[in-house]
Amino acid sequence: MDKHQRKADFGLVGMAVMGQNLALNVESKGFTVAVYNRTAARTEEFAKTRAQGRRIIPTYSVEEFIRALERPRKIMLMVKAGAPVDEMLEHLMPHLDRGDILIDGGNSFFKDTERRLRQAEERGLLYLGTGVSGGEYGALHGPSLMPGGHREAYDRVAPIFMKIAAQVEDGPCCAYIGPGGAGHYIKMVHNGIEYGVMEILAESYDLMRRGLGLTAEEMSRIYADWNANENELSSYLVEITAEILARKDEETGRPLVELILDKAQQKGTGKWTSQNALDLGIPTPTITAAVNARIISAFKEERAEGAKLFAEPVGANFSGDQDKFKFLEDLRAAVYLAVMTSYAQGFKLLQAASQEYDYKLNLAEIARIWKGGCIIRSGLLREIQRAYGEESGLKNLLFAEPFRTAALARARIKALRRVVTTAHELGIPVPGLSASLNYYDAYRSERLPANLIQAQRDYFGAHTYERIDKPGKFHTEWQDIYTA
Ligand code: NBP
Repeated sequence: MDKHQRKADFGLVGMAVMGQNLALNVESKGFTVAVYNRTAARTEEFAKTRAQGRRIIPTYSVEEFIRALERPRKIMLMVKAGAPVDEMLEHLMPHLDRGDILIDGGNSFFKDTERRLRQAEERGLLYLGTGVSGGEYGALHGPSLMPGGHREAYDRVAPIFMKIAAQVEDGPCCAYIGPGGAGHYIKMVHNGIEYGVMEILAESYDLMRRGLGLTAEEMSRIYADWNANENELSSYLVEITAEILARKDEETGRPLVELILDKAQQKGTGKWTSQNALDLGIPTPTITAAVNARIISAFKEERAEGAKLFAEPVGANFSGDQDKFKFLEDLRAAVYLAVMTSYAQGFKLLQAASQEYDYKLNLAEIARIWKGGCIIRSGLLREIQRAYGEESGLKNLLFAEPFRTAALARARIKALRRVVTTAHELGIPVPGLSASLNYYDAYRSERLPANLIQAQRDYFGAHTYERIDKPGKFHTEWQDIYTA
């Protein structure tokens, strides 16, 4: 950087897909951006290509990067989550001045963010753990931004964040989420919901493909049709599913999706959501089923062996187009309800975390900033925003309108039951759809068999139980251990 050059308003570290696109997005909103990457070749390549002619300052050492920035410095890290974030922070921190702002925009674990925030604080620095959703397209054209941590830091970066975020009818998809690791916490739950919705859509695809024998083109049209209904399943994930199914492989002319190996990978955010939900005692069975489904998909060789060992004739029988059409109508209703259940579980977890970690989360506002830019953006989020806007302490989303509307809900529940039953008859696994149905059924069972579990616990471990007819803790001598 020559000494007459204007200093940068914003710094970005990590020039992989997300960092490059965010840098271009920030620059396009009128800011000067300094960029740095551990491996210089990546920065050089970026400078020569996409950053050419833009107000983007490439730098090749931490010192040069720091010097290029206006104070207080605003530095966003878009590096691989985990140890790379700590390593980069260690390099940067000694060069920074009090009041400088560090922003981690990667998918960091929220407890790591809380630790890093304290480390930054000890050095007089400000820290923001910021969830960024929307993939590379979102990073370039407008992501959903979920910043949490030091409020003062947020106030300073908000003018930039508000401009680069996706814009929806009621403002930019960015809001201060809360203290500590709140931003990364809600990004984690966002991804947990994403896992649930993706699994449900994958199951519906499997039912249409293996159950009804539909072609990729036919399925593509069905998802496009689902996506067209603003009040139901209209969403980014349904939209891209339609597009994916329509795509042909250039070499073979076959639907590309059929040529993709059926082993799902994961980077951890779904698993963290389930693990944290267990820690907080909040049921997230649809999300956990989705994590397990990805895990089991990785056992490809064993599944191939199992397929040979346990070959079974297909059980369900569709007698004609009428039957198939009815099943597809059921499937649409079942998917809607199961998707809704994924959101319900995620939002319930957010509510519990808000208490547990004192995040003071505004659930209506979270629903609002997820309406654009992010992977789980959907028509449903408008309803979710309204539901929490009307009643912030709502016990469960399924209890709110429009989801509770009796006739509609009942019809959809029946459809979900028929779909799950048919899937079981066909021998097609639908862990996400059945977990959603079980969640709903558990929620509407005033009496569950936990009384028997309590009796068993008391029998073998003298753990005591409560009674329904009188207060207190009770223990029964179920067996005579001395004479046995
Ligand atoms: P990656 O997650 O693939 O990370 C690559 C970047 O991390 C490169 O700049 C690389 O530098 C840097 N890096 C690594 Br690897 N180890 C490092 C170290 N020890 N010190 C410094 N830098 C190191 O990039 P991405 O896909 O752009 O994602 C960036 C972050 O954003 C991740 O946390 C990711 O989970 C999150 N995110 C990604 C998406 C998405 O759609 N991809 C969406 C939302 C959030 P190098 O060039 O020197 O190797």
